[in-house]
Amino acid sequence: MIETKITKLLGIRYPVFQGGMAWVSSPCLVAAVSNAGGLGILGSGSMPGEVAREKIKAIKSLTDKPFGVNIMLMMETATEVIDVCIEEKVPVITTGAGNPGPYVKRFKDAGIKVIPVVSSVALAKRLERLGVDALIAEGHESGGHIGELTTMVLVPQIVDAVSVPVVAAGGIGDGRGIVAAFALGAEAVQLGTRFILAKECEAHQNYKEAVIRAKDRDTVETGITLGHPVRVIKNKLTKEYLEKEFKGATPEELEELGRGRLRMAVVNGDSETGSVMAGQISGMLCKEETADEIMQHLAKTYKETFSRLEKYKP
Ligand code: TUI
Repeated sequence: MIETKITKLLGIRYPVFQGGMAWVSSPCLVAAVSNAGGLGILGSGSMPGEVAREKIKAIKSLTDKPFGVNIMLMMETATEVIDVCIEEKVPVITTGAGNPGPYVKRFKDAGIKVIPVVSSVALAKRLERLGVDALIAEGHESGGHIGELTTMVLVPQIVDAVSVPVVAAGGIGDGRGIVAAFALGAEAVQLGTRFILAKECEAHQNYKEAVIRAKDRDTVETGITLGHPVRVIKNKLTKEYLEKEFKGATPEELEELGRGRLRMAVVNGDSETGSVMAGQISGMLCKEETADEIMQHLAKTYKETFSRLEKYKP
């Protein structure tokens, strides 16, 4: 057990969130992480509201611990999912890929803890004024839709700019990363990629193997010219996409090329022509483990890191 402002705020044992990954974080994974003492988060992605309701009910049947739902604000179904989360009184909402400002009051009135993902100081300050409970500062090392600044520079700038607790995300894979995030002022961490390799994660085996195979420089950013960069593992699709992107393909052509690709990779296991979203941390992940084993490994390497740092204490 590690106590921080975030563990006290949410009533969890470890200051570790499992990032809410569209298609990837299903009820089994969410419940396993929450049962292991962290905060499991459902990635609602493009789910219609009623599908999200079924998944929320499934999570509630598998755990009595706090859990979260991530709402991707750029999706058409976001408002339906928001209504369902309020009706189902989910304990925690995280938001991504947009400004959740218009919804914060409704969540707060329903007694839901709101923790948006931000990738800039300006949005962090705006959301603090609206009364969010905490913020997730997500760096460029992350998988999927990413901001510009790295975790190393984003986290301390957000910590200095707001007084709510900050959760660091992006590039964290073990206890060394957690200690580093705490050194930057974070009160918790969010890990996505590492939890793709949880045994309870139902992503296709080919997706998991692509993460295991990936080395340090095997992720790339696509969609930079569209203004919404997405980090994925290099494959046949990224080769074609980047060739088109930098030979002047129109935004419409690129949107069309990317459509449905995440589902192809996660559900169908098409790791060559699907979009294998994963963070730069993929290079240091090499095996599948249960969510509980991951949490125990994080706790063990966190402790070891502190012991190693003892000799540098001033
Ligand atoms: O949302 C993510 N990561 C994601 S979403 C996703 S699913 C997807 N599917 C198909 C194509 C593309 C993505 C995969 N990964 N992370 C949270 C995040 N949010 N990162 C950055 C932001 C963000 C960006 C802009 C948050 C707020 C924001 O605000 C803009 C504004 O309105 O000021």
